[in-house]
Amino acid sequence: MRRYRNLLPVSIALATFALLFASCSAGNPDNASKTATSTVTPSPTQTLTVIPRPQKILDLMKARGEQDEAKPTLKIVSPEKDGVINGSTVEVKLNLSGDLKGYMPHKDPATGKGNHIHVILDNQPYEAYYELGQPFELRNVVAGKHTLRVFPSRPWHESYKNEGAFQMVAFTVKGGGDASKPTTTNSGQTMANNNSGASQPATREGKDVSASTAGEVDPSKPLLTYSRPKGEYKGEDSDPIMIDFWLTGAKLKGDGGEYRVRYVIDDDDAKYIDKWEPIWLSGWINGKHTVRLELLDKDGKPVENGGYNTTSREISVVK
Ligand SMILES: [Cu+2]
Repeated sequence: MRRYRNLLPVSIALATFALLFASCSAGNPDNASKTATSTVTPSPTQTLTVIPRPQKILDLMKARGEQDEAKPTLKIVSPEKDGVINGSTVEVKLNLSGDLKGYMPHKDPATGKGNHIHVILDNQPYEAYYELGQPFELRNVVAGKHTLRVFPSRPWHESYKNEGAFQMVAFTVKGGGDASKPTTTNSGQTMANNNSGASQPATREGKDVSASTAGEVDPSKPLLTYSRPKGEYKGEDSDPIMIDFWLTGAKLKGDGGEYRVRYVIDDDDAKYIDKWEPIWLSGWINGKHTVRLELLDKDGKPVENGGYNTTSREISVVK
């Protein structure tokens, strides 16, 4: 009996060891998927930080000479202010002038990059317009009232912010494109023109646009025009990512005014931009992200202007 009593602590120890071993193996990642059916894998968290203007861009600026001190001004020749366009294709024609210091929109065929104009129909993501010698076509525009906003941009999509760079017109489309038609890709192909019948050369710059109409925008009121980021960011372009916008009729706090720009990435806490210049955010993780920009008044309330002062875009990051 005494012998067995001596063995008892040993068998408890053995049993404990066996239990420990069992629980360890249950915690093994290979088994976790079989046993832990109710566990949701938490998504990795993203911590974004504002970083200074990247060296890569400083180098580009240096290589461009004086171009970044240019004061390019635009005039919208077409569509005319309050003009009426018959058919679904809107030809955008612009005049570029001002103190250009060598600034000229053009896509370098080798790199696919270059100075360009950001063209914004209603409050859709901008389209890049490179060769001003021929019109840019907005295709499949639906009937109704629309707005067009344009401003010059650099190859890295940072806008020029001088007086006269930004222009905006309202116009109306009669007839128009098929609103039920899905947006097609910007393959550069000219889609069937549903009104004029005359097919355009496929080389013409343009975009089949999504169905949208103008907001009730008052150009005399403060207006925040969302520019970047948009679309897909790949490889070395995926971090950092620049936020850039155009402001009319509103001066930010840090520039001696009273307005602020609030930005929210995904479901993160709101952050603020108090100077009208681009910011670069670093720390993006792969996947889709939402970027929201809003113009706030001195009381921290969103400034209403046709719905354009609060804009969300989905971007995707592929590192
Ligand atoms: Cu751009």
